[in-house]
Amino acid sequence: MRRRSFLALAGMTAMTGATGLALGGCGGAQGNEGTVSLTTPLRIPPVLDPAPGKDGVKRFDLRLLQGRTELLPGKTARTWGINGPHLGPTLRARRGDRVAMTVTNTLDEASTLHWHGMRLPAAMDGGPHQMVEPGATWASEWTVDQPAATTWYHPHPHGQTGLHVYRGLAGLFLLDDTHDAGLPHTYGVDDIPSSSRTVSSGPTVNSTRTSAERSARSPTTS
Ligand SMILES: [Cu+2]
Repeated sequence: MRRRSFLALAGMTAMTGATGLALGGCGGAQGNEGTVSLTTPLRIPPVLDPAPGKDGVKRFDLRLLQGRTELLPGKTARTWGINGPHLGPTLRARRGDRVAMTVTNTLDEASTLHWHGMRLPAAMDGGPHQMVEPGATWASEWTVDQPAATTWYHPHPHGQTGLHVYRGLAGLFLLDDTHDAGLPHTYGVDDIPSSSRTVSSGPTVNSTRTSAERSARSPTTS
């Protein structure tokens, strides 16, 4: 299968999941091709929001894994994920938090994790100059010092970013601050994460998250 059609299929799968949640209570829907069954539940990534340790640091342990995922009903695919077989947990921190990440690579090839949209020292950013070899662990630590934002994290190996994200290495990193906009904010209930991964002729990767709360904020771009 050519790369492009493969990716289009992945996009369609995501749409199926989203529609399944929106209409799941109906058990079916009438479209212009007849009645379809919408049973695939929307997958909400779990939240990883560790309590600070005695030293006041919030520690996130992230492992790059290989696995298998049922992307289409009854069909499993080889996928990559962070702390699971596909995609990664939603990380959460507040402005002022000291955060420490450990990234352990259990894959067969080198990768990185890069904190997209995060204001932090270059040495902590997980770019192509900070590859994590198979079996190795990379540590990164910084103090969150920016307004509330929807950011994300993904590998950044030179020339391989799109492929690694496509295989499933991507997750959201939500930053909160003391400003309360008074909008819905119950994660997974009325604050729904939504991401899409698209690849065109080159590995151009975009990820956005939409929700009642987050839509009031500017998305970050690479
Ligand atoms: Cu990025």
